Amino acid sequence: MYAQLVETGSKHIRSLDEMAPEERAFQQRVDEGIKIEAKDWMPEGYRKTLIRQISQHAHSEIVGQLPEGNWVTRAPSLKRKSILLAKIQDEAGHGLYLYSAAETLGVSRDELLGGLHSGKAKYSSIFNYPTLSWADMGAIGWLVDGSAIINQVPLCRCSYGPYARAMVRVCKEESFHARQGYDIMLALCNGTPQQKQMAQDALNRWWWPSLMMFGPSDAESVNSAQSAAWRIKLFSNDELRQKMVDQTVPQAQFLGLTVPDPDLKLNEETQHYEFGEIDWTEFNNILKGNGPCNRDRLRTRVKAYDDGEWFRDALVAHADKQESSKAQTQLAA
Ligand code: FAQ
Repeated sequence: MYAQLVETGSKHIRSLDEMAPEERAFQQRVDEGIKIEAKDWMPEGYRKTLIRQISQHAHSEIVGQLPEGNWVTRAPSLKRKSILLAKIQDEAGHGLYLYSAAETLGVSRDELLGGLHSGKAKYSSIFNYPTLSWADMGAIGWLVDGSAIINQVPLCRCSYGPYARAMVRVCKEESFHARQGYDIMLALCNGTPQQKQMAQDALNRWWWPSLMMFGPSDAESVNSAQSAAWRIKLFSNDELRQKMVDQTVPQAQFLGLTVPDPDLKLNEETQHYEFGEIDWTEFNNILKGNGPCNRDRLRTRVKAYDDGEWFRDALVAHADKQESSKAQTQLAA
């Protein structure tokens, strides 16, 4: 699979013979499954690719808090509210592990956040859709966290040690998130006809955007070939998307819901579901910043950052004071 992914990429991936000795030694370590650590030599492209992917991932985690944050005050019971709050806090934690992993590559948190706030850095397309009903909390947990797990479990085995290790805990927490989402859907589907209709409506709106989360098709994916060669990507976008469909369709059937795709059918021979064409125009439009909530999400993040300035300043002032009193004690001793 991995070799196939490297070959299908449009970019030319250099063979070991074409590499300088340092790079060849690096690639051989990667090929042998040895983890690369922060202080190891690495090609500049590897460092840049990781900073790009890990920071996009971190931004997705913290922007991803916003659609769900919208429902904290309106959760239908104290129990649902506590679960939702815990989940949203977990996402903040994921952002922190990931920003820390990115920082090991020599980039500062301020630079990374600057990229997000200026609109230059990407975050996952999925978080630019509105959350219109409580059932959306179910659909996000089930479909969005479910997709995140499928994409992220292989990342626990990726070549960069700090990223791989951060993903282990993230994946454990994502499993709880997906489970709580499915539980919301189950409760709605076992409820009144109106509640079941809410669940169906949420599935209708979140299904296709969830498939888009995995990124462009393999033929269009510009980064896949090199990322596969560096073992940052262990599976292609299309392979992971197929895994999501195969896993999720039986779950929808168990709920008694209909997946909004008239072309969906099980291929008896391969035992994989065939599915309809994804609307890539919608996906590309979101990536350009023109989705239903892009502007609102950025505005909210920038405001949260600006509102927190006094607190960050106080922390720095406190740290400076502690440093200087420590220095004075050392001088006196
Ligand atoms: N949205 O060549 P590829 C979560 C961009 S976390 C926006 O295939 P690559 C948890 C891509 O960046 C969800 N942009 O790129 C949660 C590239 O642009 P660039 C986030 C996208 O990197 C749940 C261009 O398209 N997960 O959900 C998207 O090899 C609930 C070409 O694409 C991760 O970040 C997209 N969906 O593969 C939190 C996982 N797809 O940068 C709160 C780690 C592609 O060259 C609540 N990331 N693009 O300008 C990855 O596995 C990869 O980065 C991919 C993209 C698979 C996302």
